[in-house]
Amino acid sequence: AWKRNQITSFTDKDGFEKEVVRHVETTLARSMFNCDEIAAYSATSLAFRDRLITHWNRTQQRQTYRDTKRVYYLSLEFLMGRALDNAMLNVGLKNVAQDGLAELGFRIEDVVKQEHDAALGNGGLGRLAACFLDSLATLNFPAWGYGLRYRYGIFKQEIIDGYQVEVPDYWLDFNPWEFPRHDVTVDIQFFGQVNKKTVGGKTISVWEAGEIVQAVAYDVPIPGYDTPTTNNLRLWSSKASGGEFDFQKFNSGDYESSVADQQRAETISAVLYPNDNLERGKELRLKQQYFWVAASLYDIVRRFKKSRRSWNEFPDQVAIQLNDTHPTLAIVELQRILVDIEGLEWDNAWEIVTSTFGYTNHTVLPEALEKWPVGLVQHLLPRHLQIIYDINLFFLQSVEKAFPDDRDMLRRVSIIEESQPKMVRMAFLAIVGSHKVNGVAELHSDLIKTTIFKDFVEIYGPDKFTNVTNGITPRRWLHQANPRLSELIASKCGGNDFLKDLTLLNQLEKHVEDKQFRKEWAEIKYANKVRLAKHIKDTTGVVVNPASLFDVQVKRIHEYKRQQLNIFGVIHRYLSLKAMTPDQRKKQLPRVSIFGGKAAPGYWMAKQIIHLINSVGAVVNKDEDIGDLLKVIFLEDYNVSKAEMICPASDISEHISTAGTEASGTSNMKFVLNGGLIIGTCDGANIEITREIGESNIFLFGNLSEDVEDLRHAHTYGSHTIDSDLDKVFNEIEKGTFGTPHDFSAMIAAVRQHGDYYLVSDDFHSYIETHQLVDEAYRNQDEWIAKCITSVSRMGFFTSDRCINEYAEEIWNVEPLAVDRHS
Ligand code: 26Q
Repeated sequence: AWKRNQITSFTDKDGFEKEVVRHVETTLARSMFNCDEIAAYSATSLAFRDRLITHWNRTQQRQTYRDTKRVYYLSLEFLMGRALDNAMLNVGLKNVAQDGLAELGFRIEDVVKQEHDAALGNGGLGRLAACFLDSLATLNFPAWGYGLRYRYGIFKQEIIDGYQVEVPDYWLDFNPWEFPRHDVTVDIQFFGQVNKKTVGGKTISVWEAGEIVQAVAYDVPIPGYDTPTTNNLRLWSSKASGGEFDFQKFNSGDYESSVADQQRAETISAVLYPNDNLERGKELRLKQQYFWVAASLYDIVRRFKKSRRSWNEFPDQVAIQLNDTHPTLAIVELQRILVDIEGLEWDNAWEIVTSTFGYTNHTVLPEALEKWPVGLVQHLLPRHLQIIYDINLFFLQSVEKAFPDDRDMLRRVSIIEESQPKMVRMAFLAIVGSHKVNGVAELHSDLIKTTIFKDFVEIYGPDKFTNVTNGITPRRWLHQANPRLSELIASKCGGNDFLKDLTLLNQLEKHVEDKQFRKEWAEIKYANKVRLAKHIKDTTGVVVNPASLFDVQVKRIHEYKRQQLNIFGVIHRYLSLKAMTPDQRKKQLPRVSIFGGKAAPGYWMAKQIIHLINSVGAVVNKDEDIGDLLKVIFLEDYNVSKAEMICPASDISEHISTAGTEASGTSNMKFVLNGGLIIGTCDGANIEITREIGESNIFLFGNLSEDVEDLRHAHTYGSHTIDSDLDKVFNEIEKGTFGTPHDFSAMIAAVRQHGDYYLVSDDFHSYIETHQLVDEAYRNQDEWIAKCITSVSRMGFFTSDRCINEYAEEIWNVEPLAVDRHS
């Protein structure tokens, strides 16, 4: 037996410092005399990484040895943000690092800021996957994430002359958090043709490759909070296979085209598609999906085979969750492996497949539902298309049996849409190939059952469809983002246990009346606003008063999320202020409207919205009549680490999507958990937040989702009169108050002429009125703080730990692995 590695398991300041110095002087080959903040960041990360590796190895060994059922979370996006702060807090040694770094001459906040966000996602769906990994590790579930190692994450946003400009996000210069596994590779094939062969009297399909690309694994350790469990996130990177196949070309003297092949192979994992809630049928996107799915399944199957169990035990050992339809090909690929390669009978294989998969839907927007042209699938994955057709055939046969007189039902539920060109409906394939389908908030889960998947509820019965309301990790979104509030809460809730059992927040409620507590609470909020004000000054040059009401809307820019409603409301406020006498103005409450978020590069209307926000800011912020009463800020390049600064600094945040369009929303949870109130529509998780915290602690407005259809119908076929206050706002824009009116004519026309699909006019009056209620409520600071404290105390439900436990119980049927802290 060998001795366990001791040096990397520092537990105190001196041990930590030794490790930092060692890494600066050896790993980084620098001297402590020219150690800058970047080197301090690198060395600190390497020191913590070493610590994680020990736990990581032990976790993996324990999971292999016990060989219990594992969860695999397949997601094309993991929006992780920064890793160092999270690792320090989860391991419980941030104080040690803080003291050690101070002794070496560094402030830990500055060191942490050196890290580039890992931004391998667009928005909510990607961040949800990251919160889930944190919870899975914290709850000691044997779980792996599988994703793609994009060379370029979501683009960096710059605002130039009020317009969004996209800059590539090259983030892999130095990333201490990933481990290349050059020995873990999988050859992935594309194109080619399918041949039938007879082997031992059995006819089998053999897929001959047209192209082979190699997948190389990169592993990222995922530490749980206050537990040694350290799980694995495996990201695949693409590379030319360099195998026999490509050698032939090379040897035959075709050097140029063999280099071109190499380039093409690396293109697969080069870039994250920057669309959020919009699908576009690009061949490269389909290649990404298959590449990642096939590599992941090969890996999962390889691990399963090590235990030499029978195939029928596969679903007892493996649960695979599909994060939206992006990994749906995994269903087809597993069926292919079982039938073509392992030689199982179709029905037996299909039983295994459907017992293994669960599918999470994140949208009802028709433009976001994935469909792929049959011709494209045929070309890229010829065998998979055959299997899809067979899956569809057997499925439709069973539907026909159950609904013999309903021809139209077959057309409606067919996995193949009989359009020109024909399309593969990925959501339908995901439903047919999974044992559970879930939505991400109650309203959303009800909506999918009554609208887009209605027929499938009839076919399979209601039990196949379930709800798992989203959650967020309180470690990152409270403890890490808002350390002072976390500490204050801990002092009232009996220590840090609430971070692992968020329902313990309910102990706060008995302190609501405590004046001293309220005062400390308010001071922390104010300090967080001062910090954001400084960021605003540094990045935009605009000085905002931290005593103003901070009104925040940060999320991807999308018409359904209605940033246009917000900015029209801001213009309305500006016009009202302008119309007042100086004496009247003195009585008004100062407000800062803060926006942030990226528009998909091809989403023209979203970019117009950004431009209008910036144009309004340019006018309002320099208007001397207005001064502090109104400032309009657009924060550049909203991302996870900025969210960690913004959420704690908000007084009120906006979650104002057209009812029935936002599946859940998760930033609503982050803002309330950080002691801010929200203004919102009856949509997504807002509804459940209201149920938990109470109607008096939230500002709800607008039409309900059940009214949306009729309103839209009325816009198109009845008379559509625009709200008179909104009309004044439009007139002001058209007068040129905020720059060339033509720039904004499409936004106005969408409401006035094109049916106002997102019901901006219908909700405008109620929105304005509700903002007046917000102002009034904010004037009574004492009451306001009480509302905030009460809300936080009732937010326990929205932890992603609760969410993961529900998945584990209802969908995955997996148990945590008990850990021994001393092994
Ligand atoms: C699909 C095909 C081709 C290219 C891109 C895409 C694509 C990419 C990203 C489609 C959708 C997304 C992201 C969707 C998303 O973030 N949805 C959000 O998921 C959150 C977590 O469940 C919810 O809280 C939000 O309501 C939902 O909008």
